[in-house]
Amino acid sequence: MLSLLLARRCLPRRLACVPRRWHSAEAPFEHLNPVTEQDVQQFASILPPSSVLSTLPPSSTAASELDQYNNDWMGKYHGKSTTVLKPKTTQQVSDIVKLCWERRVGIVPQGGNTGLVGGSVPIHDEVVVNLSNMNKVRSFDPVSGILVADAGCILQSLTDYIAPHHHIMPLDLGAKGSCHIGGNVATNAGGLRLLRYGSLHGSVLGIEVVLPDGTILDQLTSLRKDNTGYDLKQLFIGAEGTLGIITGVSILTPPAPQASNNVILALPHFDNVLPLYKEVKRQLSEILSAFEFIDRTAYDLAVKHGQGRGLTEEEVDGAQCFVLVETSGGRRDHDEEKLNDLLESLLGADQPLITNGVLSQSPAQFSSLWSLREGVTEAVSKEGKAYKYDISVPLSTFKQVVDVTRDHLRSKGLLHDGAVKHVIGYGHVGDGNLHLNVIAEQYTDEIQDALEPFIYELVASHRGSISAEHGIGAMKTHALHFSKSDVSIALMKQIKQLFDPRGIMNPGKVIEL
Ligand code: FAD
Ligand code: 2HG
Ligand code: ZN
Repeated sequence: MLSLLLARRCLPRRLACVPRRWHSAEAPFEHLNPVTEQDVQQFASILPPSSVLSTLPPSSTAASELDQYNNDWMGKYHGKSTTVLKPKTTQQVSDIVKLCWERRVGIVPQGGNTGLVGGSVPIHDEVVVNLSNMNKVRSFDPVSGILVADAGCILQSLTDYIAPHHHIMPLDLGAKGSCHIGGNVATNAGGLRLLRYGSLHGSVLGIEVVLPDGTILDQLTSLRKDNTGYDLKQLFIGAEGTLGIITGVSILTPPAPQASNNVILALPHFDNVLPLYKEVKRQLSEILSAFEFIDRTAYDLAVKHGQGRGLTEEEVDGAQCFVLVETSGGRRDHDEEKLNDLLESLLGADQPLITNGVLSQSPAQFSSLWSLREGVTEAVSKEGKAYKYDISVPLSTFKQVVDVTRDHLRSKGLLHDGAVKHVIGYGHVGDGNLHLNVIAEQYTDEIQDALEPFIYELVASHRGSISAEHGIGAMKTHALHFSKSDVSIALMKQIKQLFDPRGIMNPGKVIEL
């Protein structure tokens, strides 16, 4: 129900004026060449005219038509590409890439352009290879649940495709109506089902990739077990398009649960989240499928911006934060009974961990409760400009990290109308992943300088990760060392050098060469 509603709601793009720092530096990459008219002519000999969008002759695309490819979803990162290519086949991708390889032209692989770290748009004038025309399901085996699809298939459309066979995609995220399965694999997207189905490193069985010199690496196997040496596909999962362009994905889809329920729990203190998680796991055990956290401000913003129907004044009275619990199991009666027992025992305890709990009673309410959590990103973007820190830190420090950041901004005199409006925390408690969002009126150098490296140092002090699920992109390239050792970074550079010695594939992203 929830998925169907969101499927039709394509995410709007947010374009805005931004200050100096977020404009691309003037100097182009020294090791790369700009796209020329001759290049565009060559691209036009490989692709049909409708697949070549360029402001250079012989094409005549208006620059404004390229805006949606040059600007990211948040309106924070801006490229200056003159040329966007939209191939339909793997062979076409290979032919384009070969040309770029020979000419040393930079390429940015692009899926739904919903990434939150500036990885999906050019830094200068690299060619954008957008996969949206590669959108066919290649096969689905309803017995094994193995789906093989073009990389440009939208996540929601795959969900819809397999639904009649009673299967679901192993991942789900707020951007499902726009993001591509290829983009999901390239970012190793986490999302709302990771607690139950694990990461894409487990569920992706095979991929087809066009390497930076145009070679097609066909690893599109549909085998559950395959121990034949190095598992090369793992290198491309989470590589953010720096090692090649993913053109096909083979993925294991789980059977759809017979019944799903959810409940939103209001907590008087953040300190109750950990004991609550322990208790919820103990009582719900195998049917627990999500345990998601939103602090009070994130909840208020979701309600303010129409993401799901809020609870009543009475239900949220005294709540400092909320937890959304989802169950997915085999028998509705059994699951409902367990959830009701949980609620009763929580509310009836001598020292209750929650002040209230609201159980969904219909598919519409189920969706509405999910929207309160899933819709926070959308709400934040309506509220202002977001600095997003997607971190892994010990669960016990979630609140502290948010509070320390807010205090730090206050001490710098930046927490006031006209500068930073809110500092919020929400995320995937079950995965130890906190989304720390600082919402400001505008992106400014002053706020940026106050936040970095402050937050990265804070994360490192907890031995955390500076990117739990969104990736490094252009945003955190310079900060990789806060989470990776020198030895790891040196090996990553060697891998990049091995696959892409000319440095054409998504230059300036993930690692600095
Ligand atoms: P893009 O944004 O187009 O690209 C992302 C990166 O992958 C870029 O570096 C790009 O070069 C590369 N890439 C894209 N396609 C390919 C390809 N075919 N081959 C090689 N490289 C490629 N992320 C999460 O992890 N969890 C969430 O819960 C989540 N929720 C979100 C909610 C909202 C409302 C929004 C706007 C974003 C959310 N995201 C989330 C971030 C984003 O949706 C994911 O990172 C998603 O996987 C990106 O997919 P995409 O197709 O939009 O890729
Ligand atoms: C989520 O979990 C996404 O909702 C997006 O990963 C988080 O917008 C964000 O910071
Ligand atoms: Zn997330």
